[in-house]
Amino acid sequence: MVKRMILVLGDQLSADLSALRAADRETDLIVMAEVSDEAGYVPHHPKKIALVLSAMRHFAEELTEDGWQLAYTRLDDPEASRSIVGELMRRGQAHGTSEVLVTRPGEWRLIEALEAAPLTVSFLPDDRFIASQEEFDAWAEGRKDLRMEYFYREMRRKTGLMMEGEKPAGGKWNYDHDNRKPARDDLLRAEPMQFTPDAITEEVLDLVARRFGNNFGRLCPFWFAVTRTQARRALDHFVKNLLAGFGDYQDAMLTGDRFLHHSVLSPYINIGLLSPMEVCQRVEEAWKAGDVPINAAEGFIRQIIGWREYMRGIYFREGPRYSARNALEHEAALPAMYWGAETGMHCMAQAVAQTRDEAYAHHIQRLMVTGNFALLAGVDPARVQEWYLAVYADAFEWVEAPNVAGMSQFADGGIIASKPYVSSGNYIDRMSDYCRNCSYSVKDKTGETACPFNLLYWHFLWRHRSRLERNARMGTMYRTWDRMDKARREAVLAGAERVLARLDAGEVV
Ligand code: FAD
Ligand code: DLZ
Ligand code: SF4
Repeated sequence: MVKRMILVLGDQLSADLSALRAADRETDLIVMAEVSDEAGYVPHHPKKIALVLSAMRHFAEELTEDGWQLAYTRLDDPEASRSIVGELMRRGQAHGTSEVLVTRPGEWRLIEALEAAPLTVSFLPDDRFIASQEEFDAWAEGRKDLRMEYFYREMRRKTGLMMEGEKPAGGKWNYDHDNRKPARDDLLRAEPMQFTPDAITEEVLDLVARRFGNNFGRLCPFWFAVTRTQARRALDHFVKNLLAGFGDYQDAMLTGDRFLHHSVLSPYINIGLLSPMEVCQRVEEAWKAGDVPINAAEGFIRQIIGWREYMRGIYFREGPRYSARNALEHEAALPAMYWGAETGMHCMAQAVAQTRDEAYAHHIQRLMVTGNFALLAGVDPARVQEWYLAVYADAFEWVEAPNVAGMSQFADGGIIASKPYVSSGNYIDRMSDYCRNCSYSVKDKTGETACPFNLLYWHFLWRHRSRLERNARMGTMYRTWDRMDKARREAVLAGAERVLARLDAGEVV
């Protein structure tokens, strides 16, 4: 007799999930379902779909071996309904129960669907995070400025990571100052660990090729880890071979070098194969052993216990309509170059091509290339979010929306970022080798060959002047603009208008 269903979602693949801890092997039935609504709410990258489905199938196998009763629905099962709720209804009817226990999903969309379902659904907190939502809300309450840095210090104290008593190891909380080096071409640099697909993954790859072969993105070669054991190996490999350079080169970009010193662990952490704390402990251990410098270990740990936790706290604190915000009232369509159409902009072409090939781009490519360009071009943030949610293997709304709407597009009006993350081509030129191979010139500030970032940067500041000029961090830019001679300002604005008109007409930029 089944008393209750335990729903385990595709990004909840952790043996210590709160819903599993609360479940009873004798009387509860685990429900896992591959459904077309989850695969189709945005046109996910085929590699992302394959990662989630293969990891789900492997996890289901582990649960069954561990003695759980499990109902697993495959995407091509003719009996399957389209949605998670539909599958719970179908399984519930077959087993005579309408009771469901679930760890709170990472998207308001799914939480709302479960709340509205004709089922009795109980939610448990997702305690795979370091801060509970209550802790985050208590930290945020009454603060005018939700600076991540202060939240991060709380998390250092809470976890004890890289702490010497009450003090941060080495005497500083943050070593970012040392972390801004452009990368050197290094043919000997290791790559993230790659895995050969097993029979389960091969079956999933066939399915994904048949059903989602037309989505943007290359399915093969598929090399992601799909089990916890593999993900642990990928973590170890990163710590031993790449972490030491993580700090120095975390903002760097290089033509053809897709991963540099980045870990590519976010897909595994986000679907539950690795816990954030175990990843940070492994990194701390390497630093304690003297294998990696302090700026690498601190920088990496900050990304996880700082940024990752903070983003999640903001997403749930701000409520279900957070991702619909559009503070700058941007309305343009997403340019076709985001889906692989031709562009003369080498930085954009590089970021998009590796996104297509790997379902991955690192933070600075996402923020300062594709994000920066969408913001400067005035693209509707809803369209920008759809793109990010679709194309990255690590994209789930709780982390994608605050990064895209908040940090990158300033669509939340400044909750996360104290000013819009916009820059001219200079930043990209300083941190990469992209500009050397571009059909535009980063040195040109006006004229046909001027880098589009240079033109659009000033146009952005000019068109949002009434909103942004009082921002203390933007004042110097407006003073620089005002000091430019009039003819130059007019040439910049005319050049930017030409770029925007071309984008609007769907022409190549
Ligand atoms: P590394 O550079 O090796 O960093 C280590 C870890 O730190 C990551 O694995 C990740 O868990 C964490 N991390 C770093 N930065 C962030 C951050 N800003 N927010 C949350 N976690 C962070 N990250 C996602 O996990 N999913 C997303 O959908 C996502 N969308 C983004 C969209 C934009 C516009 C931007 C600017 C950033 C986005 N990020 C997202 C954050 C960051 O880019 C990715 O976490 C990172 O690139 C993942 O690659 P990695 O594992 O190699 O990270
Ligand atoms: C991303 C994804 C995909 C592609 N497919 C499924 C699926 O078939 N079944 C499932 O349970 N989960 C899937 N997921 C992950 C969910 O979309 C994710 O759990 C929610 O977005 C909540 O974060
Ligand atoms: Fe990108 Fe401009 Fe540099 Fe070209 S010149 S790579 S468009 S920043």
